[in-house]
Amino acid sequence: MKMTFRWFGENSDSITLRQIKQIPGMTGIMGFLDYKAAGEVWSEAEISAYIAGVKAAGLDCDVIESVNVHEDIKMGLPARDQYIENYCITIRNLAKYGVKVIVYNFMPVFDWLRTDLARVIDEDGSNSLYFDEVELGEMGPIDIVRSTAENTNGFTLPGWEPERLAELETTLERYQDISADQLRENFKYFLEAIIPTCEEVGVTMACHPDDPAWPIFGLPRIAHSKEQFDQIVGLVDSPRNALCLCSGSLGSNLQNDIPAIVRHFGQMGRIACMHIRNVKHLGTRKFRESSHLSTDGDLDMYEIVKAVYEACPDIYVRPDHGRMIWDEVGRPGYGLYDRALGAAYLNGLYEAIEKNTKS
Ligand code: DNO
Repeated sequence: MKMTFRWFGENSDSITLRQIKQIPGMTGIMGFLDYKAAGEVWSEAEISAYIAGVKAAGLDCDVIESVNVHEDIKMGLPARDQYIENYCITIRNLAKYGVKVIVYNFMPVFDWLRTDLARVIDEDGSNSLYFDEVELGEMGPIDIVRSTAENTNGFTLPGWEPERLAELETTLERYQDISADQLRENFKYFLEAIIPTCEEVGVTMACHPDDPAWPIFGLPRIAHSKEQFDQIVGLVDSPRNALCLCSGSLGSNLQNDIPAIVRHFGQMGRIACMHIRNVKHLGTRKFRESSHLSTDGDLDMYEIVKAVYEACPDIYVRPDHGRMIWDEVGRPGYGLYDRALGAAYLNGLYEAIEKNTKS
């Protein structure tokens, strides 16, 4: 299990690489060029500058996250071929600088979605990302975009790039005619076009689950259960077509048996990386992101890490969204302290499981 940390780049993160390097057991980062619009080529110059900085700090950059898929690809519009070509150039450019895994998602319009980015946790005064389907119903898509944009403490948020959301109304209308099956067909078209390039240059695509794990605003969503992931890995049967399982996203629906899902796809060799975090359910489709500790949420982190140890011990993982604690101000979900605690805890679980198994 290679422990990594998401980092948004020098000009865009409240956290420095030096701080990340000082977290015990940290081997690298999951990188991101947060200023790139979906569909744009990530140039060699940009990639090499970013990765050189990471390497100079003594960290690896084997995983790049959120090379976003243009909506025209998801909707199957004629311009998709050009965007796919751009995507392939980005894959090649990333491979030249040693990148082995690209995390992406195929969620229409929205990436992850919350109704509150800083809900206070009464028990200890910290705050965290929060979701309530009832609040969402009252808000509507335009409101949620506005409120998310207004509450980011001045930082960009992955999946909430302004240019992508600018045409929100038109895009939402277009999706009305796209069924889940059609979306899956478009997904297949995309994978069939890019996986040969991945095979050639040795890059694995890792699909991130829908978050929360159900369709929102009537938009089709096809990546939030074991059955759907079976369909996705079957769209193109190549080890380069893999998953980035996210325990917090899948855990928003407690029907998802995460250790079993990890074992299933891990044994198939189809998990490239994971985001591991906990969630606390407060009602139906109402939850907050808790600390990583098992007893603070509803997921059994020991069982999840044990499944990683048993089924896919070589994958990259990262702690995911942390709470804001110790008065830290930063990008919602992406502060330093709680994620660092999460990384140390996950490494501790792994060490205990490993030693226990070997003794
Ligand atoms: C949320 C992240 C996601 C993830 C993307 C990958 O915080 O886990 O934004 O990086 O879905 O494209």
